[in-house]
Amino acid sequence: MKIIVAGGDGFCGWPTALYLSKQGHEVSIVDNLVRRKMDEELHSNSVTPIASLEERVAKWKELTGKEIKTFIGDLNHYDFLREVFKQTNPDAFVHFAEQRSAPYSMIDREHAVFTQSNNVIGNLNVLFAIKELAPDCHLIKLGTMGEYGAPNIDIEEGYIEIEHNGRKDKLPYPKQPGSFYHLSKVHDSHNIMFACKIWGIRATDLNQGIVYGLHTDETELHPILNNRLDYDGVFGTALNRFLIQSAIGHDLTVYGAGGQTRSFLNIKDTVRCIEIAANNPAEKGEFRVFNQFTEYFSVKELAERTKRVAEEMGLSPKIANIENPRIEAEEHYYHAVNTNLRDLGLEPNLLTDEVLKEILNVALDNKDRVIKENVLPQVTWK
Ligand code: NAD
Ligand code: USQ
Repeated sequence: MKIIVAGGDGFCGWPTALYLSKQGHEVSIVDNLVRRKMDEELHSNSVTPIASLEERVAKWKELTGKEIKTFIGDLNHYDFLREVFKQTNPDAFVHFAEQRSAPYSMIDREHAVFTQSNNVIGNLNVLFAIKELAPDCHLIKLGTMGEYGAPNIDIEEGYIEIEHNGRKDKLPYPKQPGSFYHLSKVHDSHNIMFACKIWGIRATDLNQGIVYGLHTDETELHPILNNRLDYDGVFGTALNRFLIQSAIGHDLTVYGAGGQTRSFLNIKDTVRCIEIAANNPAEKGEFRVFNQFTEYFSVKELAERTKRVAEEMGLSPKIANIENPRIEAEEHYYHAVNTNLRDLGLEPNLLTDEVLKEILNVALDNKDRVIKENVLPQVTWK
């Protein structure tokens, strides 16, 4: 299959591109490298040293003989995107290429506007390019579990059957996103659903939970293939942050009461979920939604597990319930369905102590790279 991985220089996209290439697909990466520029803007970095995209794909070719083409450019530039479609004629377009940090989108007006225009217009351009140049191409779009928020009822996969005043319908599940970033994903979902309806595009919206870990079998082949690992208060995500905080002797930063429950999955399952979606395309005109996670935990539970495992490794982290910089429920009901990917063959890599130790060891090996001033959150929702 000819597959474009947009955002293929990023945390989820890079291991996905390698994995799909290993499976024999013809992979092309599209990325404007904006995430690397954001590190410069925030005076931050990845805990693991990361090679340039050029070096990465050259090393992959040297080790495996497989070529990954790269197109450096912005999805917001439609002429560039058309050219990519013309040159690659994709069967599937895996779309990771968005600004993905909730705190980044809440810094100020400029960052909110950038996030929504980058994400919504980029995605709209992808829809138009599929319509114009590759109408059979399957759009595999990364959404987020955060589109649903934390309702006091079970979260279904994209749709819910509702009975109202004696009539029934299957409707899009209500959305209650918690940041301008999460809102951009909701806007994307609506645009994709509409494009499927009017143009007969086939699309899968993968509402992904929080991804932890960094290594896959492919990224571990050589240090040049290293994946990035974020820890700062803007791009670092809950579990990865706690593990890195343990490594540097920082208190584990549980925001508020810590009863915030979220869905999680290992990066090894992210790459597999994309393959499953690609191998089982949506029908023409179908807007399909899969909830892409394997387990859910409260933030407090994750901090406690991290603390216990870190102690077994001779470290002594403490849990600090710091003032929550976000506006969100700190204790709530949470139950979400995730059967679609399981039914198509996903065998989850669950969060074991071994997995926690592996990530902690990577953090310990690289702890001197952490810029400590970046660890505490500085962006607030107010
Ligand atoms: P990332 O920031 O590491 O990677 C995104 C990549 O997209 C970067 O390399 C960036 O340079 C590129 N990009 C951004 N805007 C672009 C544009 N306009 N044109 C071309 N390239 C562009 O993010 P990630 O963690 O790999 O996340 C990938 C996707 O998965 C995002 O859409 C995100 O919303 C979603 N997601 C991530 C997580 C997670 O925990 N990391 C969880 C759920 C969903
Ligand atoms: N949190 C802490 N301490 C921290 C960091 C976070 O308590 O040090 C809490 C937050 O307040 C929040 C929860 O942990 O309640 C998750 O925060 P996060 O930063 O780990 O994740 P989030 O902002 O939701 O965003 C991440 C990715 C995003 C993706 C989303 C999936 O950055 O791209 O869409 O996870 S989901 O959460 O399912 O929406």
